[in-house]
Amino acid sequence: MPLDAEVVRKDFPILETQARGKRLVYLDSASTSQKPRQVIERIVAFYENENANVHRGVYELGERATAAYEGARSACGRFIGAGSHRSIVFTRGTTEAINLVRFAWARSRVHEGDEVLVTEMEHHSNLIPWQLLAHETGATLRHLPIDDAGKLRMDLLEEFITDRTKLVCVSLMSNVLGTINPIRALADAAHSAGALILVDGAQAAPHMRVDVNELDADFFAYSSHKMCGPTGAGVLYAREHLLEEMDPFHGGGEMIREVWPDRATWNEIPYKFEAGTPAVAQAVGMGAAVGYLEGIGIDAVRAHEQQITAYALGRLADAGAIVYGPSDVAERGGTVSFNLGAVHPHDMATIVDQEGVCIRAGHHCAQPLMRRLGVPATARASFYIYNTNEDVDVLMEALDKAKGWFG
Ligand code: 7TS
Repeated sequence: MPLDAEVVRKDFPILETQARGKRLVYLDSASTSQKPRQVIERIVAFYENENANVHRGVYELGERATAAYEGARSACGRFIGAGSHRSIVFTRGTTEAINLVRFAWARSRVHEGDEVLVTEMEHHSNLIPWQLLAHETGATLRHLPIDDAGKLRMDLLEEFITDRTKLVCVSLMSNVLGTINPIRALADAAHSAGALILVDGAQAAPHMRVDVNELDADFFAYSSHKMCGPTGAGVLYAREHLLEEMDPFHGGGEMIREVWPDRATWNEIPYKFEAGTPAVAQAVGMGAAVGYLEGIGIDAVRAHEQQITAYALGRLADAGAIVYGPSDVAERGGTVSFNLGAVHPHDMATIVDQEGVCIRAGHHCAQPLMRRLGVPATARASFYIYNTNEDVDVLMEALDKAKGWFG
């Protein structure tokens, strides 16, 4: 069933509000998505009917809270094709999931002389943890370049993935260029070299079908708040045997089995990585977001975004904008970064805000990529299930004003 954005919009109370006295046109879902009533109501219902700590109470209410929390874990695993709830660790989001891999897997396994490969298009979340790792271990951090179309230089793979490579860290979809990366080919190359692959799915999971087995990912991270769920929740998927072998991340309650004054043994996976009281309501909300997106159909989500992205790319080209990233919507998602004449992106965002339009301007937490593109910043419009071609029209009219102001 194709997605009807006008129907979907009615699920999102915030879209009925105004900005600057105008219809709110929200084009910043790559930063964070809006939340449908179904998710908001699920969180309220949890607090009203099921709230208790999880994995502790013998009382019925505690069992209900635990069932809600573990039900959300199953939904989040199913959403990315994971076979078992044991490979799904709840985190605060993608950033924490990646740092978990840094501390619990990489720190004791990556040494001086080893290499970690990232790409030129990574978000700082999938770059800084590996810089820190390299600094503390003496390992070398390498960067797979992109070409002028904003795609990875797969022709250089043999040079960049060698027997020194221990880990390849790459996003499935770029938050700046929109590029969808060929993860399976990267995973095959990594595995042939004896390395593992970590996939940053923050921008992909909300917008396209993901199957961690098809990708052959060893680690896969994604965030709730970019896919209609609340902030403060996210997932690290990892192969079960890796989680079994890994060191703990945070120490504290719940992640232990037996504790003596001077030592302890660890709980079974995934609980070994969930120290302390988890963000239960947030996880439940994330599970509801999965259910909401499954109800729409993730393929319908992708098709809708391809349509609107194609429309936006056409309108931006007509307006003389420079658009970064692939021009073919088969190769990209609905995140469109651009520059327009001599107008600074921040001025652009400020002027379109006067028309009720939310876009992001800046370096998008990808400063090395900005340098590669030769610009200090870009403007970025990003689309989701509730956006329409009319939203693009409002943006284009507002951009026209910006261009008028700045000649
Ligand atoms: N990886 C990618 C590719 C991202 O786009 C983001 C957030 C993250 C990781 C971090 O996710 P978090 O949920 O832990 O914060 N990206 C953006 C953005 O593009 N604008 O605001 C946040």
